[in-house]
Amino acid sequence: MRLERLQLRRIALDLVTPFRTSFGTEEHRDIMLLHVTTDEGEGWGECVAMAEPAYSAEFVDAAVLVIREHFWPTLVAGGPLDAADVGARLERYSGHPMSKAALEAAVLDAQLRADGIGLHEFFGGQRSQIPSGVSVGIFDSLDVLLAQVQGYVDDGYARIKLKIEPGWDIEPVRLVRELIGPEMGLQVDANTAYTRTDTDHLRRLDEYDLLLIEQPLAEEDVLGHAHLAAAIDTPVCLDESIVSLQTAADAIELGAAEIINIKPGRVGGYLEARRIHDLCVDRGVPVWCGGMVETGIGRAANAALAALPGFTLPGDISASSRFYRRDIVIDPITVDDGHVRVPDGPGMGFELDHDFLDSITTWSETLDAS
Ligand code: NPQ
Ligand code: MG
Repeated sequence: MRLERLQLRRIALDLVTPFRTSFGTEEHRDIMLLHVTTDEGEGWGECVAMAEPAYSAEFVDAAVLVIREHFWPTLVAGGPLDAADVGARLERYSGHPMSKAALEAAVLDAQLRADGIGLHEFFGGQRSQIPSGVSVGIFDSLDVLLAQVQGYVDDGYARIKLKIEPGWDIEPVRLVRELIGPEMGLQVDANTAYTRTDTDHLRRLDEYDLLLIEQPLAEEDVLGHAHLAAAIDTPVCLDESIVSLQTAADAIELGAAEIINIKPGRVGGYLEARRIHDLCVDRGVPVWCGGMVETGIGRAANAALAALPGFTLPGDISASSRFYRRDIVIDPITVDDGHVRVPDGPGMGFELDHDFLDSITTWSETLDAS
C-alpha cells in the first residue's frame, strides 16, 4: 500500500461515572484517533494514551508531536508498506508504544479492509464470542462500591476486577466476595500502588480466592514481583511492566508473571500483542486482554484479538456502556450473558458514526505523504 494522507483527530467523551484508580480519577476523555488514507483504501486506529502521563509515560499531546514530527515522515520515506512494516520502520525510535500501535492499527485496518477480511480472521481466532469482565474503580464508600458491583452482576459480567490501593483493599475485597459468592471470578488491580514492604499485607488477600493480583508493584520492579509471587498464593499478573515480547519473556523466566494482561497499545501494536500471546501459549502462561477505556474502535479490535485460544481468562473488554453514554461506532460492543460477540466485519470490525464523531471532534490536522 502507498500512504497518501494521515488525519490526526482529537475527540472529547465524558465517562458515565468518574473512574478512580490508584493513579488518579478519569472523568473527561481526550482521545486521539488516526485516519490513514492509502492507494488501496482507508483505515482508523485509536491511541490509548491518556491526556496526562499517569498510567504510563505517554500522553496525548506528546503522541501528536511524535507522530507528526517523527513517525509519519519516517513511514512515508520508506515507500509502500503493509502493517508488518510499521513496527520495523519505527524500531529506531525508543518508546512511544501507544503512538506506534495507533499507526500500525490504522494501516492494518486499511490493509484488512482492502483485502476484505476481518482482524479475527487475520489472527485465526476461532471463537465468535468471548467472556467479558468489568473493571470497577475506587469509591468514597463501600456501600457505593457494592451497589456498583451488584449492577455489573445484574448486567451479566463474567468476572469482577476491583481497583485497590493502600487503605482500600482487604475490606472492599472481603465485602465484594461476600456479595458475589464463592464461584464468581474476582481479581484486583493495584496499578503499582504497593512496595515490597507490603508483602505480608498483600498475603491477606489469599483467603478470598482471587483469580489474580494485577501489577501490585512498580513497573520496573520485575524482580520484586517474582519475590511476591513466591511469597503469596494469589497468582501475580503483570500489566504496566510488559511493554514488549522481550519484557514478557524475561518476566516469565523470572517467575514474576504467572499471568499476563495483554494490551496492544502498551506493547506497540496488535502484531506484537499476537507474538506475546503465542509466547505465553508456548510457556503455559494464561493471558487476558486488558482495556484502556477505549472507544468502539479499540474495543472491536481487542475483541478480535481476545478470540485467540491463549486468552483463557475473561478480559476487560466490557460493554461500551460501562464507560460511555454514546460511542463513535454504529454497533457498540454489548455484553450478553457474560459474553461479548467478536466483530466479524472487514478490517477491525467496526463502522463509524461519522455524524456523532464529527460532533465531538475538538481538533484535527491532516499530514500529506508528499
Ligand atoms: C488497567 N484499565 O488495567 C487500566 C487502567 C486504566 C480498565 O482498568 C482512561 C484511559 C482511564 C485509560 C483508567 C482498566 C483509565 C485508563 C484506568 C486505564 O490498569
Ligand atoms: Mg491494570
